[in-house]
Formats: sequence, structure tokens, C-alpha cells
Amino acid sequence: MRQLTEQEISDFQTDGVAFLPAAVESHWVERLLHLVDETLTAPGEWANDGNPGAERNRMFTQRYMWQHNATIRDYIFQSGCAGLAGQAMGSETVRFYFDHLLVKEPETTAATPWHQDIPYWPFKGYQVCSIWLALTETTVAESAMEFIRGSHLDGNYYRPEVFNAREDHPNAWAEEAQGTPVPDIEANRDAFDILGYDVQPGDAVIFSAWTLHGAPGNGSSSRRRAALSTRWLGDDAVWWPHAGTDPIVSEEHVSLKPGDYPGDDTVFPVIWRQDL
Ligand SMILES: O=C(O)CCC(=O)C(=O)O
Repeated sequence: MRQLTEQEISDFQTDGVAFLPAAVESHWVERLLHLVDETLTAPGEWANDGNPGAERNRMFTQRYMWQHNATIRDYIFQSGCAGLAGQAMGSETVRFYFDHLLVKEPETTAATPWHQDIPYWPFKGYQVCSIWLALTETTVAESAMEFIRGSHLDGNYYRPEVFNAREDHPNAWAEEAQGTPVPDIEANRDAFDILGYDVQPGDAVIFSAWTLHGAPGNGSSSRRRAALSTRWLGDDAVWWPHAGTDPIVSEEHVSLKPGDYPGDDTVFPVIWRQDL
């Protein structure tokens, strides 16, 4: 399995993001690309589809498939991603939170707004991160993710907003969201230290849940852009349910009190331990 280099760990700790070329073996990309096709054709629960059935200008996301989808489950348990998260966060144990598939068909205008992940989630803690795995080739100019270097350390907690919101698809949870408004980064790009990476299938980016990040739409006229983000919890994560967080896992699903370590094995399974 791929291990992180000292430089990658240092980038993650200092910048809040590290680029991981060839993060997983190519067979995972092939399996996950099949899943993308299947999911676009038959979206399931927790899908957010900006333009159903369209081959262009469609932003599609689907979350929380691991409980019933073997491909996602195998990827989480067997690809080695949890170990990458553990090494980057310096955590002894890594638990899984959820999977998030993100697809932008060619000529998709919808950008991923600049945001921080932690305010979307019912957790507090600094050892919380994501691994965004590229399933298709893309460039920063076209549709790859961008990050504000060091923003994970600036102490801000930014108010979430729904991606690709549609009037006919209410997302009431976000109306109660907490935090300060995200600054207008697009209008002032020169004022920010922005990092971005051109990616090949199988490359990944690992980033802290506190790092500000976003992505343009998909400027390509021919290439689909597809990625799978997986969300990981380290030793200092604590359960912190509050209004305005993503409802995929909420108080009714867990046997935890606010402030507890999320040791609920069926909901947040342990995938990796440093000593194994
Ligand atoms: O793929 C994207 O455009 C956004 C992904 C993202 O924001 C995330 O994985 O947290």
C-alpha cells in the first residue's frame, strides 16, 4: 500500500492540503468509474442532481453510499486510504464518516463554492480530513479543486451553503447553518494564497476539514470530471450535533452524547490503526 512521504505529511500539516500522486491502485479507479455510470443513470438516496439525464451542464453529487454499495465499501476498507488519512493527521486510529461522489459533466457552469467542510458536519476536532480521489483527468483551469494555503489554522468557522441548490429541492438544514460568511475569494483571488493541482485518474488530494476549498464548474467541452471524496475521523474528533449540519448522520442514528468520541462502530467503523 502507498505510504505518505515526510514532505506530504508536512504539506498537509502546514498548508492544510497535500497532493498525492498515484494515491491508489488503478483498479480502484476502474471500479469507481463503473459506479459513476451506474449512479448517474439511477441516482439513489442523498443524490443532488442539477440537471437530471443531461450529458452537458450537469453537476451531480451523491453521498453516503457505503452502507449499501459494495464498490464503495471495498474501496473504504481495502484501498489503503484510511492509512493515508492516519499518517497525514498523525492519528492512531482512523474511523470512516462518509463517501461523496462528485461529477461535473462537460460544460457544467456550476462551481463548487469556496467552503470549509467542518461546519457542514456534526463534529469538532482537528483530526478530521477528506481524501478527494480523481477518477478522471482534469486541470486547475478546467475543473480541479483549489485550496487556500494555511486556512485550516486561521481559526475561522465558515457558514455552509448548499452546493448546486435548486428551488425545487429544498435543503432546509442549511438555512440554520452556523458560522461567518466565506469571504469573496473569487473577486479577490490575488489576496489569497491559492493552491491547485492538475490531476490524473488515481491521484488524490488530502485536506483538513478546516481548509477553505472550492472548484470551478467544468470548462471542458468533452471531458467528464468525476471524483470521490471520503471523509475520515481521527483521535481528537468529537460528536457535536448542532442545527444546520448535513443530516446523513444525525442524533437518531448514533448512541453518542455531545462531546463523545465517535466510537459507534457500525456508524463510524474503524478502518485503520497505527499499530496494525
Ligand atoms: O469536487 C468538488 O468540486 C468539490 C469537492 C469538495 O468540496 C470536497 O470533497 O469537500
